[in-house]
Amino acid sequence: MYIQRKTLLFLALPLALAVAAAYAQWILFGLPPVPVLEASGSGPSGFPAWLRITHYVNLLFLVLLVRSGLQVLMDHPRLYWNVHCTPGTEWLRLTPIEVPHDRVWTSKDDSRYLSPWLGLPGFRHTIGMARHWHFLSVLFWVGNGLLFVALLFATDQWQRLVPNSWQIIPDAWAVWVHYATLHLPPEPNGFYHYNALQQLTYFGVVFILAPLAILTGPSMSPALTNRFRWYPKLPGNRQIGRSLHFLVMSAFVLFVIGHVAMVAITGFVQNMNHIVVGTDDTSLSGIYLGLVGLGVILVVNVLAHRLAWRQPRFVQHVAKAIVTPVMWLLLNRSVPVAEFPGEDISPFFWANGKLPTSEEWKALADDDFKDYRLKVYGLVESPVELSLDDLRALGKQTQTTLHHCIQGWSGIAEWGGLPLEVLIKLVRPQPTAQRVVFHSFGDGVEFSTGESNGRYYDSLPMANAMQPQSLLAYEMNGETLPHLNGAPLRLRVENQLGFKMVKWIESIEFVADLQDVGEGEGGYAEDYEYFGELANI
Ligand SMILES: Nc1nc2c(c(=O)[nH]1)N[C@H]1C(S)=C(S)[C@@H](COP(=O)(O)O)O[C@H]1N2
Ligand SMILES: [Mo]
Repeated sequence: MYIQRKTLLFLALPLALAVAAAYAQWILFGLPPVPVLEASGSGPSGFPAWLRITHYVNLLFLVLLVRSGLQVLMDHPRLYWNVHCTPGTEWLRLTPIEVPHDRVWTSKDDSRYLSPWLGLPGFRHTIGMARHWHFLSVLFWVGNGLLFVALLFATDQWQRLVPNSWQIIPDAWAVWVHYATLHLPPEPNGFYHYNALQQLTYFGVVFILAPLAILTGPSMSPALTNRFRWYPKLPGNRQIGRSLHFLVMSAFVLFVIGHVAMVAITGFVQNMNHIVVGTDDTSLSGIYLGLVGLGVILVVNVLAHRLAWRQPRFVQHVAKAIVTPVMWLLLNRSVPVAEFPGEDISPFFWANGKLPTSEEWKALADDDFKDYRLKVYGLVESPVELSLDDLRALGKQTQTTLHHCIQGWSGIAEWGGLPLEVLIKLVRPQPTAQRVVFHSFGDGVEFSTGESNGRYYDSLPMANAMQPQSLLAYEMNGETLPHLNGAPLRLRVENQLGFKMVKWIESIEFVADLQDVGEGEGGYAEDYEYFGELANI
């Protein structure tokens, strides 16, 4: 693991300073007094069932989110502050590998193994499954969180979390001086009151950390960022959003560790009774039921892991039934329009996929694709075969756009080519044609074995194919499309993730139904890596 010294300083310095200041105060002035609130008749007392349940459900989904999120991270184990993801500019690198310059090093080559104890589902390049668990979990986590906050304010429980005076700041500092110098201040009974630092921390977790997690997640969405260019500018850029998403996760993990430690230190039996069974006594029921709850979380995680490996298709279909409609509603209707100025073009652009090995493609490439004919067929009124010159004559559009790979890297490039819409109007799809399928000359490669299940392909619903930034590109950054990036022709569809953008296109087919192609999931990555078919985020 590598972490930039600058960043480490930036992250660790405030904490180190706070600890140093606490020690200085203790040594020079002694421990400050901590006001202790006694149990009183006013304000909320105890924890109602809805609060105890949402608190537990929150933990359940938080664990799933963190574990699946780590798995996603390890598919591109590098974090950057710049949007280009140039190797060598990471602030955090969770792989020992420095990207080689003398050979092609694809982003899939770069993904790392993660132990299933940490990651969900674990092992290497399981991002398809990890995303299903992440997105399924996030819907329930956010739903549960909204319910929690609504009930907080519908009852008097909000008074526990929301400070009512600025006095909380010096009071919280006084508590901090105790903790940081390894002293325990007198604690209020949490059944009635929290101490000032505790209240401030809980407030921060619920009203700052959780919203930040929710806001930084979508800053990684191609559909959102290529529709609203200002959105990733809020954090700075798309990779800063990704880095913050990671830092917010780290903060959640640190909070959970500190929180559990304090629960244990400040009266474990009673504290567990408070939040698990809602009583303020010293029976062991809170601990027993709490252990059962943790056991359930463990079982859910084991099941999620097993399902991911034994029934991946089932998980994929569940996600399709639940996540895809939400994505369709919230993100897919956004028309991608964002463009970047020429000076923003990335100096380095990660690659994915292996160059075609077919003799046909090699022969065409040897001759600069002079004999290349794009075959457009299927449910259309007028099928065509077009040379590169024919495609150029049909019209050209250039766009400088931000590419998002499912693995996490991004890059800006200028693409030149024929808008798909023009081609679609030319061939006139029949009313039954619902999807456009792009067949590649290149083989899809089974990542772990290097073997192939056949040619790479992917497909788009007609609506996405008709978007203004859906392009059949034959140029990249003002030059003929390089072999590695998909020559002679590759797809750009800027409201989707990179895996939808088929390179080395051999032919385009219009079909009525996904069932008619491959394994029927919509593309090679969907068929064999269990990716979701709609890739707006
Ligand atoms: N034929 C083919 N097309 C493909 C792939 C592939 O493996 N084979 N990989 C996809 C993925 S995952 C990405 S991110 C982009 C990468 O495009 P680039 O290599 O030009 O950066 O191509 C997409 N198109
Ligand atoms: Mo990708």
